[in-house]
Amino acid sequence: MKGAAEYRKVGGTLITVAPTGAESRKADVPALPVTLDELLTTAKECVALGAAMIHVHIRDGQGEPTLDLGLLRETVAALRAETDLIVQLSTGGAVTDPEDARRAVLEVRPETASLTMGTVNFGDAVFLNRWDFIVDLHTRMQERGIMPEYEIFDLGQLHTLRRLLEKHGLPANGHVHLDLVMGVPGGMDGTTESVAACLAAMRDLPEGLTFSATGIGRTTIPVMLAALSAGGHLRVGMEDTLTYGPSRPVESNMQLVARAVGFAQLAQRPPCTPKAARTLLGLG
Ligand code: KMH
Ligand code: ZN
Repeated sequence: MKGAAEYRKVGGTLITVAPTGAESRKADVPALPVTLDELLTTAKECVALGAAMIHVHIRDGQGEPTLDLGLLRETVAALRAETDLIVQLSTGGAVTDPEDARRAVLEVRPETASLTMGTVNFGDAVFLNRWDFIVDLHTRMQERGIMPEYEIFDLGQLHTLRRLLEKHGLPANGHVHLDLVMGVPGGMDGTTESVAACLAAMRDLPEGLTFSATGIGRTTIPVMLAALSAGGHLRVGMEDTLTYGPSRPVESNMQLVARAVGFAQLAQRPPCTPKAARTLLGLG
C-alpha cells in the first residue's frame, strides 16, 4: 500500500475462518468443532456473520486429525450444499501426516487448498515442506484448477514463493493469494514490523496479489490491525487462537469472526460476501 488513495481502492475484507486445525484436542477445547455436524453449524453461523472462506481440517470418529479422502469428500460436499463459503482444504494436515496423504487431498478437488512455502519449526515439532514437494503440490493444483493459498510462516518463504512462480508459473486462475501465518513458535513473530517486512518482500511478487494474515495466540489482534491497515485480509479461528483475552478462553469460532468483522468495519473495509470474495480471488 502506498498511501490513503491506495488504501481506499482495496475495498472489502475477505474473512477466512479456520475453525478446527490439527493441533488442539476436543478434550482440552470442548468448543472445537470436530464432527461434521459441528463443522456445518460453525460454517453456517460464520458465513452469516461475515466469513467468506473456510480453511478445513477434519477429524475422525475419535476426534483425531485425519486426511481420509472419503470423509474429506463428504465434508466438502456438505459445506457446498449448505453454505456458499469458499471451501479450502488443508494440504498441511498435521505435522505427522506423510506427503502422500497430504498430496492426495487434491483429489477431492476443492476450490482452493493451502500450500506452505517451506519447512518451519512448529513448536517442538517440524512442519516439513521440501522444495520438491512444494513444486509437486503447485503443479498438481495448476493441472486441477485448484487455487493455492500460499501459507507463509517466515519471511524467506516469500522468496521461495517468488522462485516457485518464476520457475513454474502462476496458479491456473492467474491470481496469487497468500496468507501470512504469524506467531508460530519457530516462524516469524506476529508484529507490525513483521507485516511491514513481508509487505516489502511482496513487492517482488506479481502485481494484483492479495494477502490475508493470521496471528497465532495473543498476536491475533496486532496482526489483524496491521493487516487491515495495509490492505490485507483476515484469517481467524480456533485453529490459531484459543484465548480471547487475558485469562479468557475463546468461546466459539463465531466469537472470533464477530471480532474480525468489527475490526474490518472500523477500518471502513467491511467483510465481503463469498460472491465478492470469488471475484476478488479470480475464482470462477
Ligand atoms: N497443522 C499445521 C502443521 C495448513 O493447513 O496448510 C499446518 C497447517 C497449515 O495448518
Ligand atoms: Zn491449517
